[in-house]
Amino acid sequence: MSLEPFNLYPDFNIVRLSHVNFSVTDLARSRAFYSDTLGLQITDEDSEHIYFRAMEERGHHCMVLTKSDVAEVRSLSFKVFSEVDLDKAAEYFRALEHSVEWVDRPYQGRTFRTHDNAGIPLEFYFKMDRLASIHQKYALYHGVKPLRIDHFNCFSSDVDKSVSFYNKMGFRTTEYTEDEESGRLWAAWMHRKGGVHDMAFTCGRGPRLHHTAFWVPTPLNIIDLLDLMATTGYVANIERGPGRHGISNAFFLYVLDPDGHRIEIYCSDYQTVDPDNEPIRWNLKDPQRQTLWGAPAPRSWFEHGSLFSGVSVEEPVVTASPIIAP
Ligand code: DHY
Repeated sequence: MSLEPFNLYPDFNIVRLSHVNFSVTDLARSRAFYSDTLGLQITDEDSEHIYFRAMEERGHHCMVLTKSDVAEVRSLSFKVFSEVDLDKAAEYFRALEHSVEWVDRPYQGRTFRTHDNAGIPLEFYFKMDRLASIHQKYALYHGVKPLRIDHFNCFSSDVDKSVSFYNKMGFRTTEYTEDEESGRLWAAWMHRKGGVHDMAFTCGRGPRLHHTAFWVPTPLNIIDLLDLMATTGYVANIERGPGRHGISNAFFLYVLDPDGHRIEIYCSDYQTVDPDNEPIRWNLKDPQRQTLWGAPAPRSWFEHGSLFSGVSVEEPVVTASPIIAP
């Protein structure tokens, strides 16, 4: 299969990814990780939930933690441009015969829950409470100084199908990895907001969430986080990096939260707003696509992911192994 043209005029207008809701098994332990170590700002909390935003964000939350017996992902949320777009989006999913359920979400206006082609639970809304800006309240900055949520990356058992589904909603592919032997996509990076991605897919047992990424000011913030994690009991939570990706050209680090949800710390990719921006193709066998400097990713990076609540997982259709490390 080759890349389909994306839909330049989709039925509804998604602005960007917005927030993730994780089930976590120990709220206090996760609070210490996300607030004290990563430096996200708490915007509300009670005995069951914690809401966070990053330093540049004016919306109330980019992450919600919900106390639970199992560590899972409850939903990935996207913001649409207007209430008209929200109703068009609901109609779009209904026409596909995907369930559409209107749900109450604190600090958000009308919100509906549905799922993508693989079953990934998605929520759409157009309005969230706006908070006073804190991006110049430098006294509040700590940890890795997270500025904003940047993207989701999901394991997909059929990346061609996932890309086609998101293409139709107006997501544009910026870079992709092809398995030359089968001619199928192995991974793809797709955006709405004008960076390399809001959503990416990686071949694997899916659907599962591979990671959620936060944009930070500079690579030095990533080095500082490594020093902090290495000396505060989190050395085993450092999984991959630091490094420079081939794909996206961003500086990166992958860490695992106390429940094993993977977080990417991400810095300086490039602008992709031109509608005629040509996708960059990579070969699965090229070791520089993952890390420009050649260092292989560990096996766990290809295998470990977070389950979506109530969603069953399938084996991937592409069986080529990307693992270079022993
Ligand atoms: C890559 C992974 C990401 C990302 C950009 C590029 C490439 C890779 O390591 O496979 O998570 O954000």
